[in-house]
Parts: sequence; C-alpha cells; structure tokens
Amino acid sequence: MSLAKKIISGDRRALARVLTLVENGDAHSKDILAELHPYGGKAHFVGVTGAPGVGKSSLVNFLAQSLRVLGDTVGVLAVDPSSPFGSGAILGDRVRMADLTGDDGIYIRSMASRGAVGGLAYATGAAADVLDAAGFNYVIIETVGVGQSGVEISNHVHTTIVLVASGAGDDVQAIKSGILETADILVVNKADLPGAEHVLADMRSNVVMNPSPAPSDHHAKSKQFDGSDLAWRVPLLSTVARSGDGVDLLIKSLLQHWEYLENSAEIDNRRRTRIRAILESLLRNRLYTRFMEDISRKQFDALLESIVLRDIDPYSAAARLIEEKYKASCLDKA
Ligand SMILES: Nc1nc2c(ncn2[C@@H]2O[C@H](COP(=O)(O)OP(=O)(O)O)[C@@H](O)[C@H]2O)c(=O)[nH]1
Ligand SMILES: [Mg+2]
Repeated sequence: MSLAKKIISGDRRALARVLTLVENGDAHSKDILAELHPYGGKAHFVGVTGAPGVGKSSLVNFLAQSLRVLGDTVGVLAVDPSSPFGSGAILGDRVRMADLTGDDGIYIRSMASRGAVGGLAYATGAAADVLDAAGFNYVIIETVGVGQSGVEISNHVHTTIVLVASGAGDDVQAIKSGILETADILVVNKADLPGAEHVLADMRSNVVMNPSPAPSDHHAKSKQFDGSDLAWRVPLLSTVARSGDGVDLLIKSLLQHWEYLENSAEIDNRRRTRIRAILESLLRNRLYTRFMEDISRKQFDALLESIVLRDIDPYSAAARLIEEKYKASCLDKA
C-alpha cells in the first residue's frame, strides 16, 4: 500500500513519516501530496496567532482536547520556532494532555523551519493538507505572531484566532503589527492576571467595531443568501489558557464562524485564497530554482561583487541577469 493510502486508512506512523518528508522538502513528498489531494477539502483549518508567550500553545492544547471530547478529531501543527512542542516549557502542556495520548483522534506535530523547500509557510500549508486528507475534522495551526508569519497565517486557514494577553503589554504590540485586522475571533488570554479588564476595554473600543468584510456579491447571489446578516462580527472573548476557562465559549464562536462561512459562501473565497497562496508560492519557487540553475555560479558571483563595489546597483543587476537569460533561451529555441 502506498504511503498516501496508508494515511487515508488512518495509519498514524505513515502520517508521521510523510509529515517529515514534507517538512524536509523531500522529492517524494510531491507525489504523495498529489495522491492525497483528492481526499482533502473537508477539514476546518484554524489558525491561532499572537505574540510569543501570550498562551497560544496552552490554549491550543485545551482547544484540541475540548474538541476531541465533543467527538471531533483534531490535528495540530505548531509553527513556533521559539517554542516547539515537545521541548522545554511545552512539555508541561503535553503532560496535561496525557489522558489523550494513545488516542488516534488527536495528533500534535511541531514544524521546524529548517530546509523547508518553499519556506515554512509552504511546508505548513502542505502539512495541513496532509492532516486534512488524513481525515481530521479540525486542523489547528499555531504560529508565532511576529513579523509577516502572523499576518500570513490568515491566508492559510478558514478561521484566524488572534490572542493578546493581559499584563505584558502584548496588546499594543499586536495592534501595531496589524495582526488584529486578520482576526475572525479575538481572545484576551491570561484573564486571571491583573489588567485583564483594561485590555478587554481597550480591545472593545479599538477593533470589535469593525466587522469582517462581507463576502463578494457574486457568491452571495449565487447562493441566494439573505444579505441582512452577511457580515461577521468579530467576537471578543477572554480566556485563562492555563485552566481552560473560556475555551467552551471559544469553541462556540468557532462553530458559529464555520456556520457563517458556509452560509455566506465565504468558505469558497477562503478556500480559493488559500489555494492561490500555495500555487503562487510554488510558482515563485519553481521559477526561481529553474532560473538559478541556468545561471553560472561564476557569473552570479561576479555580479554580486560588482554590486558590493558599487559598480552596479542590485535592481539593474537583477534586470540584466533576467534579460541575458531570456536572450539566451530565445537563441536556444532558434
Ligand atoms: N497566568 C496565566 N498564564 C498563562 C495563561 N496561558 C498561558 N500562560 C502561561 O504563559 C506562558 C506561555 O504560554 P505558551 O502557551 O507557551 O505561550 P505561546 O508562546 O503563545 O505558545 C506559560 O508559562 C503558560 O503557562 C493564562 O491564561 N494565565
Ligand atoms: Mg507556543
């Protein structure tokens, strides 16, 4: 039986093997992903993002457990280079999940950025697809909310949960980095710490007033959907991820968001956005790789040196390389 078939039939060892292949950008993963593709498209992809230390891993663990208790199967990908599952602080969270170890309905995996062809975002997207094809109802991706990656995750999931924490001043940081705008659900974690009320009030006045954009007219019409409640109002929740307080309401919001996505046909938009992001990153990578294969190392290094010596600027150098390459490929054809 092929690895893909094994995964579909529920073989968790095959799943682990393929995720490693995907993570390492192994050449075989391409064929396996192709074989798995027809089986995907059913899972609810959920992104959990926020600054390091806000409690993403803790919350994801409770979320996964609670969904599992409700009868769903859950795959978790932790894309947090600073605190991968299975090492250091996260070990404590794993111990808390002990009652679910050995349960095939829950699967946790940390993703490392090393060697991923097409970058971590691509590897994560592919890994999420594998979990989807494996039949998990939910695929939860925990990502570190700094820089681009936090914003990027919203292109890869159906529901984005943004965490801020009371106490640490993370809220200000998150607002600045533009992450809050990507939220479908906003969570103020560490509600047990002093200052929670202040952060909640701050969030309430800053962001909750802005509903998600309504889905495009095209989809709304094709579904004959009543336009009255097309807009999603981002709920603002508070949690204590250490104890699991508030996770029940978070799950309620998650279910409501899924219902909104399906009723408004926004789910189609999000699926397309996700697939477009994957396709574009693949094309970018393939084209770059092919381009570089045809450039001699010597030529490249010489150009690099010219830029360092300020004989030429990087923009002109790139333009020159591209021009020369296409001239050459036209000559090849002639
Ligand atoms: N007081 C308090 N501490 C929390 C809460 N949630 C998480 N923590 C702690 O905050 C630290 C960082 O949590 P973690 O889940 O690793 O955050 P991540 O970096 O966002 O994944 C850990 O020591 C957690 O035990 C909470 O609701 N209240
Ligand atoms: Mg974490």
